[in-house]
Amino acid sequence: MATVTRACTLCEAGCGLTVTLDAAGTITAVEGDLADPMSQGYLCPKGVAIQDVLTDPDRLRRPVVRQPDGSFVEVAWDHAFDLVGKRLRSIRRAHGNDAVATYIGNPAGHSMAAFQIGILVDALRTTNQYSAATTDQAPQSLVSWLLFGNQYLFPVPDIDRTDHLLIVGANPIISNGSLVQAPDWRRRIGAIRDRGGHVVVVDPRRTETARVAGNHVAVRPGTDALLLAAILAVIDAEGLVTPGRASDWTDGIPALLDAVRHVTPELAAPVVGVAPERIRELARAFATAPRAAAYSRIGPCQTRHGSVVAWLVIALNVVTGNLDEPGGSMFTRPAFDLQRMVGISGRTGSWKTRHSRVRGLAEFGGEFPAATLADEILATGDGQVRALVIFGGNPVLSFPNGGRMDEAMRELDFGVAVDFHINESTRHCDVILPPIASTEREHYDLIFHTWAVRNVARLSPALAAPDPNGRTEQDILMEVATRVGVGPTERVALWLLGRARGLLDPLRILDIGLRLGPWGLRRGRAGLSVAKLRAAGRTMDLGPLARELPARLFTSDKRLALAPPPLLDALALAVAELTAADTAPAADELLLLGRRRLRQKNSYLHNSQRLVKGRDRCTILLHPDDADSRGIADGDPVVVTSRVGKVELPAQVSDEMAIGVASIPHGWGHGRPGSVQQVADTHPGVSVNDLTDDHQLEVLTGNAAFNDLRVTVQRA
Ligand SMILES: Nc1nc2c(c(=O)[nH]1)N[C@H]1C(S)=C(S)[C@@H](COP(=O)(O)OP(=O)(O)OC[C@H]3O[C@@H](n4cnc5c(=O)[nH]c(N)nc54)[C@H](O)[C@@H]3O)O[C@H]1N2
Ligand SMILES: Nc1nc2c(c(=O)[nH]1)N[C@H]1C(S)=C(S)[C@@H](COP(=O)(O)OP(=O)(O)OC[C@H]3O[C@@H](n4cnc5c(=O)[nH]c(N)nc54)[C@H](O)[C@@H]3O)O[C@H]1N2
Ligand code: SF4
Ligand SMILES: [Mo]
Repeated sequence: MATVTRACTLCEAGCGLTVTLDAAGTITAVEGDLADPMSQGYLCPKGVAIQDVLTDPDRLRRPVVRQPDGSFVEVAWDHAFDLVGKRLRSIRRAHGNDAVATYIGNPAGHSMAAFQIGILVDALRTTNQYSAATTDQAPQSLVSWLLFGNQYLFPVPDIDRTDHLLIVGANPIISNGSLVQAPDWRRRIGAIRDRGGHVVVVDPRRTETARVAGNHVAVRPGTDALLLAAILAVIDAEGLVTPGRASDWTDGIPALLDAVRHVTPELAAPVVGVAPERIRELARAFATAPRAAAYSRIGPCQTRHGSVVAWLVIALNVVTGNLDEPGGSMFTRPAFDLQRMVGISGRTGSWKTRHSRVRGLAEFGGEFPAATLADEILATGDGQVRALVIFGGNPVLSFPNGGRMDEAMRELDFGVAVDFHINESTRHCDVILPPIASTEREHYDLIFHTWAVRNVARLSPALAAPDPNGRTEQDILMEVATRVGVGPTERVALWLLGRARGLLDPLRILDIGLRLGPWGLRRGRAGLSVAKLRAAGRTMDLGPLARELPARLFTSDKRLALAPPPLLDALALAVAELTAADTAPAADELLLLGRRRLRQKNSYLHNSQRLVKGRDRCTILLHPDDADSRGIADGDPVVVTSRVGKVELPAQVSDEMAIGVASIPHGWGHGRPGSVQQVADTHPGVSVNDLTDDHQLEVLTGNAAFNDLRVTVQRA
């Protein structure tokens, strides 16, 4: 028997797990690590299921190549790499670099090979770059870039010290927090309430988080921009603007207040569905709390005016003197300072430097919106995408109008995925290159520690010895990168890169990053390094967050730009659109939102029996009035129809849903021909993205506006 403590990498919380293994190396128990300073023994059902990921009989361990009949056969690594290199080179040669597109999915965020992913994408020299960011946080990234000068710099709510937490469109009791690393929100929210503080949740659904908070504002979907503008207008009108030291390094506070002043609670109330007096109360409670933090996440991000919401949430923190103050909204000082590295490499952000071929959508951060990848594959002509390189992503289930993406993937000349499942998307690929599981290697959270609510660092040991014939993600990425060159100079350059592979090893990059980082060499003997973290054996607590501004700003003048013109324009548009009389949904329509479930992580944990057992979780939540008026009872099968498609699934009737609003979780829709996931395929559910609209986008970034989708619902 042996025990290993390790961070869970299945979501951003990064809980400390204590894993017990028997002599044969089989996991016999997974428990929360009580000594972990961040998670203190907490874990969720997914953490327990990490053993299923390791033992999954459908997990690929060798590369597979698709046969003409759609089945896959295992091949040797060299053969697979040769094939990938040959096909990508020939497509680049015949059709140009842009004919190869890249799609980087969510697991990349948890990968030690983040730099190698960048190297492969660079080696392909394509402008057709896509990632899950434009189904997720792109609006928040744009705002970070415009305000702070770095698309990866996000302030986090200092929940362990705040007196007042305002959560707009996030459900961290279930999602375990996103763009903020903080395991166990139930304990943390409970602690705020225990010390006499308040937690308010703005969400069209009375979510698990809203219930724990005890204070719920049932906003109408897609209207948060107006609600926040009205809150700011009240703060201004009632003389509660107190930016404090932010005035020393912030520009644009008066311009921001000018822009929201006309959005009175009376103007906003009928649109947002919250009474004027309640809006005033929300404003006063936030502005007068000793320490308050406003936080928003993907609920509003995935709506048409997502950037405006992300911006106004930060503005609320600034004008009330809560940005960069203990108990407010703060910045982490990460041991591995990803944001600084991004700054040095000059990739803090870009916007509108080019536009997509088919729909003319602007790039952000070098990427086009995921919602238009299918267009780029399907529309013939110069610059058409003919090959796709996927790293850990499942676009058929995760993109808006996934059905169209399904069709597009069928049309590809060549597809390759770095993934270990033959699923709804990878079944269309010609080659699948499976890395060893993340639990089979040492792990450091390059990304999520950089927005943790405490300064922490942890290097996790491997749980199991890696398969000697397996390949790590970095090996696979570097191998492909060195094989894609077409011209002689390119080939030589990429060959040299291959020779330098050892220098680019993730642990070496980590070690250098730690030493050069804020907790490294400059702290003398106490400075962090890979060896120090290894010796520590679990999460090292580097203390509570401290003031970081203006030093941490990445703007050229070290000032925070609170009123950038594109956001002022977007606010004007949001106010005009949302207050226009003709935007109300038709009487028989419902507004459809997303929903996350504790036992699910996007599309990729449904092959674990313990996570899918029990009642069906892929249901449509309906308010009792909406169900009654349609003759629908709890559990009845219903047909949901949108502009794009139609699905049939069971109804779940609950008054936690606002009237006129419905919700379906994403990531389901398994059991398609050719997919090889025995458990998932027998608990298929339906894909909500067969309903969501690839033409419904966030106005500035083109982020998929999944939420606030108009649908009709009928008894099947
Ligand atoms: N268990 C579990 N955890 C996960 C994931 C998972 O699939 N399962 N996925 C991970 C990923 S990839 C991410 S990005 C994070 C996301 O983390 P969260 O942002 O916390 O995600 P959700 O739980 O979807 O919460 C979004 C909330 O927004 C609400 N909402 C929808 N539309 C609106 C709106 O217009 N206005 C407002 N105010 N609210 C709205 C929804 O009802 C929902 O409660 O979760 C991560 N964690
Ligand atoms: N309707 C609707 N759609 C949504 C959302 C929503 O809220 N509503 N949320 C959006 C969001 S926030 C996100 S982040 C996206 C996610 O979208 P994607 O990233 O496209 O999808 P995932 O389901 O996360 O797919 C993960 C894939 O990675 C593979 N994988 C798992 N672990 C690893 C690993 O360690 N390494 C590698 N190389 N591969 C691995 C899995 O087998 C699977 O194929 O979905 C988006 N889609
Ligand atoms: S909340 Fe669950 S999935 Fe997320 S890190 Fe903790 S144990 Fe893993
Ligand atoms: Mo996400």
